[in-house]
Amino acid sequence: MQRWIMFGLFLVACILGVGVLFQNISTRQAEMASEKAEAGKSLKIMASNFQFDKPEYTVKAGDKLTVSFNNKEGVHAMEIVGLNVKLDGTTKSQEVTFDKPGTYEIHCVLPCGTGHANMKSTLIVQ
Ligand SMILES: [Cu+2]
Repeated sequence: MQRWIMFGLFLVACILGVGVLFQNISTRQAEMASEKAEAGKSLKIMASNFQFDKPEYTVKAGDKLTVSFNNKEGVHAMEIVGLNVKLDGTTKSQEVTFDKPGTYEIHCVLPCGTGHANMKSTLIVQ
């Protein structure tokens, strides 16, 4: 009798486990779908010690995007030279219309440590 109870409990635990697993998967899928939908409207820049997540970012001339900035590691701030875009841990996003094609330098504007001077990336407006 006790065995059946244990088996029953085990079965319930398994079902709950599988349920949670599938719920996580569907939540993740929904997140990914919304990230994809947003991808066209935003430019995400992530900073760590001592680099940006991409050596080069590309946008299309005429695009109006939300530029967002996040510190994944360390404390940094960024500027896109010539476009009047400055973001940091407090001001994390800014609407920008990229109307002039060209190559712009992105760099860290907060002395953040030994690699600070090399914290550079490029934005290409095509
Ligand atoms: Cu820095």
